[in-house]
Amino acid sequence: MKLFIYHTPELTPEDKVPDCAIAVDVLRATTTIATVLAAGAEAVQVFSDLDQLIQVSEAWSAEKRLRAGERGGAKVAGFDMGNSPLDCTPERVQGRRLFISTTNGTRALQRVQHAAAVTAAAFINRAAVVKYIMTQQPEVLWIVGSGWEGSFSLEDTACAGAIAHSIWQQTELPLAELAGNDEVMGAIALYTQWQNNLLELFHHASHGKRLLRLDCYEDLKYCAQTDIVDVLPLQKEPGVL
Ligand code: 3SL
Repeated sequence: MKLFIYHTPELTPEDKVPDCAIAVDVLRATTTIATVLAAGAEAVQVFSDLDQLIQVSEAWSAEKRLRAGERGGAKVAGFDMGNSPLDCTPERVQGRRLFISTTNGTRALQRVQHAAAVTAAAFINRAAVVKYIMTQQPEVLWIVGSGWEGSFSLEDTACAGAIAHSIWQQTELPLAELAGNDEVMGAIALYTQWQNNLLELFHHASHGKRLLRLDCYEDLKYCAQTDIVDVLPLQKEPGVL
């Protein structure tokens, strides 16, 4: 297995397709996706465009769909919810399809949607995703962070490092052989430095600060938990997990 980490969708190669790609948006899209599937949603369908989301979701009855729209951290007017994982209770989501568009996370998923296998990871479902990787043993694996509007984000790279660290521990491979690019070692170093204090790391992160300004401290606390949800959001068709 060769593992490559890309900090943002913009830094991800456009001329190659890996055997498996993991999209990461810890704050908060992939945390929300893992949570909503664990709470019994039928599926999650991602969109970069809000109008297209509205149009496609019209085919589902109001009882069978939930529309989630986030821009700049806030809920988009007219949508059922924003992007808080804490809104994804079983009572609300069971049996429904979540149609979601967020600023960066859904773009990361769309960027890798043509890989042979695609999944979504956050700290909360890290172990489930690593278990899948260890079973599948892809030859080439990408972990793609969402960042924020093209820029690096601490929390996504730390989560990429958490996944890489766990894979490394479970393979027999020396790190130099597993790592396909320098980002892998950098991400592992970031994760091991902060693994016992992820909530504090989020306080240093620019998007963490943005969410704190929007009164989302409880969201940060939830997103900072590791391996609490045993769910693998696997892409069934492009854009649908
Ligand atoms: O950028 C994104 O995709 C979002 O996850 C941002 S937010 O956490 O919902 O503000």
